[in-house]
Amino acid sequence: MDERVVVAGAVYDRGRLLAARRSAPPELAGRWELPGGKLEPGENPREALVRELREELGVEAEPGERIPGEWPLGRGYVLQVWTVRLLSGEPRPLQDHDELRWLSRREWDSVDWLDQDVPAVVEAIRRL
Ligand code: 9L3
Ligand code: MG
Repeated sequence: MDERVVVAGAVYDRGRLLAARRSAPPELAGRWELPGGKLEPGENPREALVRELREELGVEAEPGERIPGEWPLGRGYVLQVWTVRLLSGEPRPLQDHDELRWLSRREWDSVDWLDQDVPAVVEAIRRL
């Protein structure tokens, strides 16, 4: 099976996890996610994640470990998540998001995460 992959980053900085609020498409707008997106042809997941975080947040980032697991997104897509360390830049919502928030461990549930992201976020928070 070549399931289609959506990659997302658990971006950490000083004991906090980055959450991004989607502004599109309409049915997902207002819900929060780990930033990322679909692979482009010829990309591996880490390359795609670096590109997505550059495009969406304006940062240079380095993927670390893959968070074990894979979460179905519908229409044949699955979500895969990597821990990410920021190399340079301050994340800004450049594309597809209208707000960013850094969440501490106890704040993790203070935003309305996309349903499919919740299990990945729980794992990401455990690694904070
Ligand atoms: N998606 C879900 N959780 C995430 C990400 C990055 C994406 N953490 C879903 C939303 C879209 C699809 O995957 O339906 C493709 O994402 P994008 O390319 O629009 O970011
Ligand atoms: Mg995206």
